[in-house]
Amino acid sequence: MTGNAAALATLLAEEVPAVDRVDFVLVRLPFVSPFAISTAVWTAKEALLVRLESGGIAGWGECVSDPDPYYAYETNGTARHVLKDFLLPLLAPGIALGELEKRMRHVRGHEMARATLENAVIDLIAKKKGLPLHALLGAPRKKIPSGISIGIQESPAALLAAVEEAVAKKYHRVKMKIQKGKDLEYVGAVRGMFPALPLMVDANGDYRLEDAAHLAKLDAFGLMMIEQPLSYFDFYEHALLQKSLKTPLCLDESIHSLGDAAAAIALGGCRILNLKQGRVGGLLESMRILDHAAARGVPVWSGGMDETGIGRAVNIHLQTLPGFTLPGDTSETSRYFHEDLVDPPVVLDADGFIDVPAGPGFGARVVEERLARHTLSEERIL
Ligand code: OSB
Ligand code: MG
Repeated sequence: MTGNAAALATLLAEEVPAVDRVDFVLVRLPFVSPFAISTAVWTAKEALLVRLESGGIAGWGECVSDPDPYYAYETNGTARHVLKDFLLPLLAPGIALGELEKRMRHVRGHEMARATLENAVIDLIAKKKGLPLHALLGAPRKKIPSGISIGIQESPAALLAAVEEAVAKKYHRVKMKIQKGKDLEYVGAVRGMFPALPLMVDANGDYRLEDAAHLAKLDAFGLMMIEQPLSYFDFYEHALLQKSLKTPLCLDESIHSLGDAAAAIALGGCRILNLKQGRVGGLLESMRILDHAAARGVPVWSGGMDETGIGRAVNIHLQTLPGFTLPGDTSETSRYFHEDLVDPPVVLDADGFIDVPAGPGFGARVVEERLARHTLSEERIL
């Protein structure tokens, strides 16, 4: 077996520990500056955390949903409901992780909620074994490349200032958000100043197939890819659009599972995948998608959901696995937050690489005073 298949089989056979306490913690961390995409502007990260306790050890899962349904249909509210009423009751001591995953699949959709529980259980398993997450996932420790996602800016000048800062930090690639009316001029400004920068754009579904001729003008800028130009619900029109573009298309919010990834690739709806573990139901499905894409020569990178240090660490561990071939949306903690929930913060080294946090499980330490300071509400489930 190559890729992640052997590690996945081992992981599926791991036993789910007996959980003696379950808590939901809803947190809110103000952003350093507002983050704007074509469909939303966020001024803070509001995230639902699940904490599972087993014999004095805590496993954490961070749900990647937002408070609103502007990126995905799931929200922190739906995730809380689905976790509490449908997913947590499926936990049973001694069942295999693969059995838990099978049981969770009885719930249709709600991949972000499913990933949250799976993340918490896997973190707990790793901590009980004293293993860092990457080791439990079967990969050796290594530094991962960095990438930054720059939100839609007020003016090309403001965008240039943000890109300049990212380049000075040695980010390995820059993604800029675009929308109708803030595209060609903005991309042109960045390209003019940084002709060789690995650069890509993300439209979060702002365009229609009728915009194909307009989008083809982006071909002139030598972009690595165009992410999610069309609807969050589509592969088919992306396949039609790809035929009229030189620049590769990448899908993000259209992909919720291995089945979606396989269909999108087979149809020609994308040539590159943005893999967000929280959007596809977790780490196990991510390993299958990595192998599927690698077997077809499709490049994969890890997206992000501006996670707190908990989810950010999970994304970093995941990127040590074979199959990630491009820098992802993994940036420094300080790019989003004045203060994070965990220590140490994510930082770039002098060459723009990111180290995997060293402790067991996701590796970083939750700082209780900071967690308390940023908690909106808490709910003990068990
Ligand atoms: O489309 O990739 C996206 C953040 C929230 C919702 C959607 C997206 C993003 C990002 C930021 O681009 C990625 C990150 O820095 O974590
Ligand atoms: Mg995206």
